[in-house]
Amino acid sequence: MYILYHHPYSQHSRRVVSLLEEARFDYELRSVALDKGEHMSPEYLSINPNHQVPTLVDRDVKIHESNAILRYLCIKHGLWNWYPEELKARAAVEQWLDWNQCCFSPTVVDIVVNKVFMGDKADPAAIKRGEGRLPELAAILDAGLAGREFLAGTTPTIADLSVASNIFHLGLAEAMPSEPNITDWYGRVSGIEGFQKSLPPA
Ligand SMILES: N[C@@H](CCC(=O)N[C@@H](CS)C(=O)NCC(=O)O)C(=O)O
Repeated sequence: MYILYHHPYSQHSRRVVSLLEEARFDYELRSVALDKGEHMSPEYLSINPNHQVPTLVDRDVKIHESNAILRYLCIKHGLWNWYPEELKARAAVEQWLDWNQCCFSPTVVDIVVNKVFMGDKADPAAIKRGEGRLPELAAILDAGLAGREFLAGTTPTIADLSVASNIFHLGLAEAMPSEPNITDWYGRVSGIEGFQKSLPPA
């Protein structure tokens, strides 16, 4: 059985939960209380020295970085519907996974962490930076979705689970992009049972 260290309001954790659910794997969720500093404890730092969730433990294998966990599960179990082998589709999946981490995520964090979770410690400059950058990123995602149902073609992949976890997160700050292709696509991803099951309590 897999063990996933997570937090219900962690978008990085939720994308992994989505895949574990969709693949119907046995897993145990261990919640790390980020709000109480549990991620900084020596116990958790020995599991993930970056003091972040998620971390997946698979017997003697311990992996952090959410997208790396998604790839690991797909390769280990041959989940080629979620991680296509065909080169063009695979390239699209890799592109959007990396775009999500490198380009999109910092903006989502700037906006959501500061507007929703930081209370009086919120950084207004970060919110301004995030809100300033979001329209450009939303336009890129919207254009990437033009004429396609999912990011890499006609069926959902781990790229969709990963990017959509950030779109949901923006919704917590009432900042979900309203571009038409994003709205339609997000509606389709929201229909995926595993994605639904990954969402935090309302
Ligand atoms: N690149 C990492 C980012 C993980 C991440 O930022 N996790 C946040 C929660 S969403 C966290 O644990 N933050 C606590 C900290 O950075 O100390 C991944 O994709 O797994």
